[in-house]
Amino acid sequence: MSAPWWHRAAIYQVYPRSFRDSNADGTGDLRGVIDELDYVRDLHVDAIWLSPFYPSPQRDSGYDVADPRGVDPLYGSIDDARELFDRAHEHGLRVIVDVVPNHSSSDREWFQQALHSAPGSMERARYHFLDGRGAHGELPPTNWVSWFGGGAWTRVTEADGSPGQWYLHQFDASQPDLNWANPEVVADGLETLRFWLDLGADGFRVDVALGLAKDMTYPDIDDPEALISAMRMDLDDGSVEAMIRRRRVANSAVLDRDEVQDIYRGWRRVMDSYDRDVMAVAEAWVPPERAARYVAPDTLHQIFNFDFMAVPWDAHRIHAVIERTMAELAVVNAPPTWALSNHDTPRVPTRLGGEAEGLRRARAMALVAQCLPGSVYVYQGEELGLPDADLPDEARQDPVWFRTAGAQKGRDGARVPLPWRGDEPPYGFGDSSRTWLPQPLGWQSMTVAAEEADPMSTLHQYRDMLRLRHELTDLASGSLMTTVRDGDVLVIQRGEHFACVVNMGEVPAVAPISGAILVASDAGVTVEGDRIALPPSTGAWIRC
Ligand code: TEU
Repeated sequence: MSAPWWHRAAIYQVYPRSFRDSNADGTGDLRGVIDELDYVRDLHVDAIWLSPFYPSPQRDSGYDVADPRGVDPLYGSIDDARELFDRAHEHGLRVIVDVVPNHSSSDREWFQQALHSAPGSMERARYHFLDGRGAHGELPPTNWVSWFGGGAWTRVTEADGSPGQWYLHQFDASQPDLNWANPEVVADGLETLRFWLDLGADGFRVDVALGLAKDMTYPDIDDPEALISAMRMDLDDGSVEAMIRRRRVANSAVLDRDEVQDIYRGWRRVMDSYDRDVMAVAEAWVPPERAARYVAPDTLHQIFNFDFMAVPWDAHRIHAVIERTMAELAVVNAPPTWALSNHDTPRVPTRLGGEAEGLRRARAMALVAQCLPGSVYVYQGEELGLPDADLPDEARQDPVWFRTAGAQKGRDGARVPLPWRGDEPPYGFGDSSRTWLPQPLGWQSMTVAAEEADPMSTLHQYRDMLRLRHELTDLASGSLMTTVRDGDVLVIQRGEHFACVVNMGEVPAVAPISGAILVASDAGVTVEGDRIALPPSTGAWIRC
């Protein structure tokens, strides 16, 4: 029996708001995705992951879900979703959808019912409602803080107008946490999985997969800010302090609790009851020794590898993360995952230094991510080498920006609508010049059309790599050996006849590998006899 598709897939993340706008309202939609399925297929990916398109007040760009089993009219209809699944399948693409189980929108009917019901009612028991501390309940029930800044509790006004109980929200106040110790919530979650699978989805990306279970004694925690900042990639400098901070996450009061796996065991039974290969990937940045729990044979299938996503441009550090990832998942025989960015992170060229140098590094780094065993995720626009957009503050929409009063800019810079063609905004994104986030001037050389016309473009490099992932048997099943040469040259060997070599140093390097270049990140990479010459911040795949 061959391995299921997700063991070795390239999965393209579509962020529907910013992919393609078919109805000129300035926001992308499902019809826009359907219209561009040829583009996705021609990238040679195996599947798409769709970020949320459910009914939502869009306070967190749809990660605030008012109805987990519907489609927001902003994005289309249930019929569009069904058509998208069907048409994607015709294109040879699987589709996984995002589920957001940790919280709902405060607009969800359940939460509105809770607000209008009494303390202690079954309506309130679907969330975490608690009395406050202090003589008059004026203090929050615990010292927990929101990932988006500020406290994690908001006080409500009771039906009689008096100040009332508090509810928990690990994110924005418009995203109340659901109570997964309540069987009704568990049953509703299973119904959501079945709903999308019955409509044709092939799996799920599980939002905040580490957060669903809480310590129901609601204890205060030591240094709540440190716990939350363990989840901030920009603060992970690889230092001992950062590692100690990460360890706090393990089985803590609100994150990565052992009980969360009981929920996923129930999900796994539902997924296994379908007669096709259904999968789920956990969004959970946990300390390495905890990762295997999420991908055991009776829990989920994959876990995102945030250590790899956060790793700086440093051959030794990258080498170490690859080795650790392989070791930690070997325990449960789960395939690893690799991603360089998503809708929550800075775009790769920006994270790796910005400007032309950042792009050179990003292209070389892509060679690394794409040649490793397991599955690789590509966030829309990464294949174009897009940087973060500089946005005027008045255009920002991320709740992180508002909740930190501007101290953190938030994630909008990585979420700007894609440039498809043309010389100026909206660059073929749609027919409205008023896109939900403004696109910058100067992206005309990074549109899909411009990069299609340029054989040296990032788009062509991605297409070549993703095609070769299918064609080369060494990439499919060859053994893995990673080494660092001369301080800065990362060499990844797969099987007998494949090597990826990247010069992460600041001076030209020569690698003693003899062979032919399959794909290079830069035209300056050349074969010189039985050696490969690599300018700084470049790399290549070699058939040896
Ligand atoms: O993200 C959870 C998460 O890891 C991020 O909030 C992260 O802490 C933040 O981006 C700072 O790096 C998921 C979704 O991916 C994100 O878009 C949502 O805002 C969040 O959950 C709430 O649903």
